[in-house]
Amino acid sequence: MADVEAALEAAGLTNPHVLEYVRHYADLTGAERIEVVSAADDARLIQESLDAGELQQAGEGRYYSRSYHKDTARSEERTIVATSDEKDKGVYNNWRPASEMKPLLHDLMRGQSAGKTMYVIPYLMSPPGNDLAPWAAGVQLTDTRTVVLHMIRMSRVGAHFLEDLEDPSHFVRAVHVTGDLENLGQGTPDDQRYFVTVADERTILHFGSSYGGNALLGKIAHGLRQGAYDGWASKKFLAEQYMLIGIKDKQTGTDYHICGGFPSASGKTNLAMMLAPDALGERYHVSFYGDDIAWLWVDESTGRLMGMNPEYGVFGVAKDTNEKTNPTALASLDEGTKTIFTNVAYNPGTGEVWWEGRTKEPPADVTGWLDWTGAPIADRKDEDDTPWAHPNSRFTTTLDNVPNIAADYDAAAGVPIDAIIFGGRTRDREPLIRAVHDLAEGVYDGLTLGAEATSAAEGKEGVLRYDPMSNRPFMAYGEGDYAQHYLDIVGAATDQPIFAHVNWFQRDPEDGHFLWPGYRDNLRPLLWLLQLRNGEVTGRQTPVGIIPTEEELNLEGVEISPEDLATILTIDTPRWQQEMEHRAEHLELFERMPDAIWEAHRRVADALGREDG
Ligand code: OXD
Ligand code: MN
Repeated sequence: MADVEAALEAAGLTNPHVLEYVRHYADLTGAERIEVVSAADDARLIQESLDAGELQQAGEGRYYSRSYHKDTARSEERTIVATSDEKDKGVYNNWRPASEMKPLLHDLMRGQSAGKTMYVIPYLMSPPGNDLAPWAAGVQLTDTRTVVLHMIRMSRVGAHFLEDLEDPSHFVRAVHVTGDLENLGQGTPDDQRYFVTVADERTILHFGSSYGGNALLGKIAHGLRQGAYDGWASKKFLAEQYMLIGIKDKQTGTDYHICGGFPSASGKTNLAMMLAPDALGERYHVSFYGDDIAWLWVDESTGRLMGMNPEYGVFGVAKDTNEKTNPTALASLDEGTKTIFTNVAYNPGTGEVWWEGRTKEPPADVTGWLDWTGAPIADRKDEDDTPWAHPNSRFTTTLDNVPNIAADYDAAAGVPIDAIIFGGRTRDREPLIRAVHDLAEGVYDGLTLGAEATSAAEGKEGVLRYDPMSNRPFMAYGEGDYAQHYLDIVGAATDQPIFAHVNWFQRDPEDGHFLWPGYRDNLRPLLWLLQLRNGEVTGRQTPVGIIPTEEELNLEGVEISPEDLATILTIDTPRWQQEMEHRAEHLELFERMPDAIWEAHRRVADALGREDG
């Protein structure tokens, strides 16, 4: 049996509640050894993983790993929020009683770490000293070394984060047991995997994966699901799947901050890491805070809505990351950054990595190249065009590797939020940007956020897959209660942020070309939004919000035809009227949706009706 007490004491982890928790799960899982880790152990653990073949060298100071081939993504249908109160059941959170799920998970985990090391990872999901730090401390237990290496990149890791808690028992207990990946029946009726957040006990029990959000429990399980539940239960904050950026106007010296939610494959990471277009670079600087999670709260002394990124790194999708879409991401993956790539294509001879969209064509000389499963590309039949990299292959790098990281990204205070934006990938109807001053209409807009269904099986053409606030997979309690909580938190700010809906993805109905160039030029509509909030422009009122006039948008250096510009700054009333019916059906799914949200819906619907005359 592992000597838990000696291991914790040697690491300076004396919090008795941590000891009790680790001892319980060491006993349950039968772990042979206990090892407490801190960020300072990274180099040693990397070497151990290299020696054990869990990692391979991908050039100097970069690493490559491969996950089990049936363990490559989050599994929403196996993910559950459990509590002791059925009122926490929502449409999306797969609610189950804690009394059912805890024994089930404990049975699955029992004895599964026999012969293995249990790594104890004390972590913090916030900048140290932040107002929300009391909800950000956790201790992850895991039996997989590469999970530790990812946690060191994605969160702040060290025993001291658990030693100076105001309430020493107030930390998230996050247990990760990998299980026998080859015998878990992934995706079959006998699927053994369960990813459970017991939210009212602040306990996370994940069994059956060693990949991504299933296994790095600080990120999604704590940073989003547990955080959302805690924010609601404490009435103090929101935990959202939002990117967070800063925009500095160098001429006036003003700093602005924008956060926002985008369903997956809607360009959130590219937006978060965007640079100013060349023509505007003299005047504006864009800085990066985070690409995936923001916690929002109101600072009681100033009354301002504040935001921070609880993460310490980026777990980015590799596919289509290149010099045009995201040069900043590429720079953050350079040699020497200690980046870990997972499931991309790899050349062990040269240490190179590649993924679809990295360059237009894959490397011409396929000598030595292996696809993400480890199969040599050279052995492929000519007609074999399966991707070299897995579509959900990832890079994991720390925030401070991103060249335009904000100077104050690690500051305790967080940053004041000027604007909250939402955007999905939509080929028609949604203009480039439409701004909403009214809080209830802003929240309503977030709740009806969607992106095009990605395949015919998932939905009808032109019908969105709704993804409220881009939080659909991370909803921790009822959606109606969530809407009310959002109204309460943001409503308490003395200086209200402006809301906006953006869309970079409108296409020409004839030839399908994108109407807006996107990428760095996306700064332009955001600058307009800040000017609108400042009262420097007025825009044009439409039933669904305020949109810029052509003159107001700074288009210096942009190539766009007058017809395309006109289309993306126009509201297609009949298409919107159609959409309103789908929105009503969507909102009707949820219990206890606040009247304010329904009133916002009716206001927009009535205004669209009047357009018809
Ligand atoms: C996600 C992620 O799954 O950020 O959304 O990894
Ligand atoms: Mn995400």
